[in-house]
Amino acid sequence: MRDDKSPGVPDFVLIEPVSEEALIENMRVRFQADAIYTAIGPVVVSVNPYRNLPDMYTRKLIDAYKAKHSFEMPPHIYAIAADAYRDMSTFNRDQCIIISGESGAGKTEASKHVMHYIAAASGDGAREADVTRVKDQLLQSNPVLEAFGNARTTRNDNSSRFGKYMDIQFNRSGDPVGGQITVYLLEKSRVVRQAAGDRNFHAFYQVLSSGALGAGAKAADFHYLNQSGVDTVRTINDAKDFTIVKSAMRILGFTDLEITSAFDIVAAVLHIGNINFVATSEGHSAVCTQAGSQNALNNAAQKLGVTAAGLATALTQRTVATRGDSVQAHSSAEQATHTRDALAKGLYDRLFSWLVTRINNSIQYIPQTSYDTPSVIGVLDIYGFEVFELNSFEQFCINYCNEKLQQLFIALTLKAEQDEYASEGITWEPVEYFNNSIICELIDAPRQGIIALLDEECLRPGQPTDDTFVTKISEAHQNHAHFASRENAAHRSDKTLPHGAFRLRHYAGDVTYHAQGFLDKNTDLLQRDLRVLGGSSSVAVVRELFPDAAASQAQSGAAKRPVTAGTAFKTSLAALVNNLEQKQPNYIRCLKPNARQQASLWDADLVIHQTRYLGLLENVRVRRAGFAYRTHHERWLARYKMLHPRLWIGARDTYSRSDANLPAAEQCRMLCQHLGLGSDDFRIGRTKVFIRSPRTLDLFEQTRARALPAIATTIQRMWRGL
Ligand code: AOV
Ligand code: MG
Repeated sequence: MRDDKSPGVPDFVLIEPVSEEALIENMRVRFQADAIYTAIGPVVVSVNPYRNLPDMYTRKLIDAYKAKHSFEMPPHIYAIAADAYRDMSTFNRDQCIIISGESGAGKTEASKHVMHYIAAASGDGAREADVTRVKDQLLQSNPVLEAFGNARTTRNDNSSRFGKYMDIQFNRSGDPVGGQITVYLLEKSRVVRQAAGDRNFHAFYQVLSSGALGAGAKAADFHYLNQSGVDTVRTINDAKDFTIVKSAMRILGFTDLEITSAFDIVAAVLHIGNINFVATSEGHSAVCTQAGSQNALNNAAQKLGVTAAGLATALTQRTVATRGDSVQAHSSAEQATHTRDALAKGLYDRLFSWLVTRINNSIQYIPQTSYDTPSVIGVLDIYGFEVFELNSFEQFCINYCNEKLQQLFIALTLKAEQDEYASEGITWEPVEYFNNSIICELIDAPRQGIIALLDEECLRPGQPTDDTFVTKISEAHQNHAHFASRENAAHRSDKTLPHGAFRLRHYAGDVTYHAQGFLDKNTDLLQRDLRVLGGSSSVAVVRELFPDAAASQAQSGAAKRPVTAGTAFKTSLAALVNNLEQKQPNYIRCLKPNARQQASLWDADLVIHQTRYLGLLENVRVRRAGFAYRTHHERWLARYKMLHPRLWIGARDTYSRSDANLPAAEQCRMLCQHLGLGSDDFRIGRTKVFIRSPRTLDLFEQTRARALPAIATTIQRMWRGL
């Protein structure tokens, strides 16, 4: 039994009766006693406490989880991490820890606790110095990526604006030897625009606090920082974080020059945002002659290592290739502003990718031989499902990503479990659940999916616009139960749906997406002149951001279609899901107790909503009907046969050849009954034995351990007798 003194039950599987009310009541009483974790079998459900709980993440606790089996301990993130680590080291099976939940539910914090556990509990091995360095670097990647990839939103002061998957690599002794990080789609539109109440990425305020933008420079002075009405956040100390980030970068092996260059680029982006344009004759444009714009132009150029004249030209003109020749086309002031924002977003996004590559170069373990392939534990921490006042392409991608993960959860827990019982001929009451594959297909089906139709619209000759895109998807999905727009007949009179928008009924709730900007964000091209400019910089890091500086734009006609942002995202998610499917999954399901980021506040409606869409009750039902452990008949017999005197040849007095020749399934049944299992404790399927509780498995193991000395003696005697 779990040693858990908190109120309620530590595993939802034990609630009585099995109902939504009982489940939520159990969660509430535990939450109010600071027992934020509750299990559903191997899954850990976590409720964000919004305050630091004393003694929750101590070294002592890490040691306790390391020493004991998770089913003896109170549920905890450490239990998941310990199980994953144990399973990896014992059976050499790659693991993944999938953390899900909506924005602000505690995924990123959970992922950090997983990493801390692994760092503390693993590798006290021989090459101490090396292992310590690796652990240190793995942990220090967090503050760096958070500085550049997290931002305050109205949902979360430290919201991840990118998805992250990190493999921690281990050698055969279980020491961490390296890691590899993959990131997914940074929400770069935030660089140039933030909704009311949000902030830009933390890195901008850190640079501002350092004085690198000029003495006395304030957020209010910068267009990219002054749109949202928020520049300081109570829970964040930008100046202190800046020091932490720089020291983390040093530990990760960044040179001082690289660190300076990286933050110079961040500063350059802010200066770029202050460059304004005026219309000149013939609809051309020029950088505004006012001091503000001119200073911004000079500062940006200086930080980027390019000439001010070169930067101004690249912003206001573009080279258009004609047959064998090229001409300069002039942009209007409006186009120049658009180009400016594209440059700011492109620079920042490329800087983020550069940081990830640079970190990977430091932490990645390169096997010396093919026998040396490391085992891995992958930790997935993505941006959670989110709904804002105004939802755009980024929310569409983020929420699609959450659909895919929910789909994976269903596939790996609810569906796989039930499919196996069916194929093994085990009778049980099927559990109904909502399968969200219908929504995934609405978004990513090859020809009719929203992403495919968006691509088609982006490439269509003529005058495609965001509105024609809405018309197109509305026609394609007229009658889809999860799609609605004013452009489709069934919803024409629905005043809650604005024109130029569409609404998806996601597994986690309805979201209305405003299509404005979808085409542009999907096409996502940085003009060649800007790439060439970046490639010509005198700053090495800036040049490294533009490996494609020389690549010619849109090679003649239809020769090569550039991959769109939507399709690139879809492809990377498919690869992620495929990768996760190869691994042994472990789940952390995060919930938030209220939408105000407040401690001790329980919003029952909000919790019920999350409980429903996460499918927690269905998870409990499947689990209750389910079996914790299963293995093939033969493997089961090979390990435990000798515990039954009629089945084991060493027990000569009682051994029965006729029993030992019975079908494997029958022998398995005899074994289970011999150890006193009740009829509900196990099932014998067509090919496998199913054991309901891990404690039963423990009983077998302990009995076997006790029997082994006597058995060994018998075997020796038998040999001598031969
Ligand atoms: P998220 O990763 O799930 O949201 P975070 O992990 O950033 O959410 O958690 C949000 C905030 O909740 C943190 O900054 C902490 O203040 C608090 N918090 C979360 N977990 C704990 C915990 N175990 N103990 C104490 N406080 C906690 V997003 O990244 O927005 O989807 O895109
Ligand atoms: Mg996060």
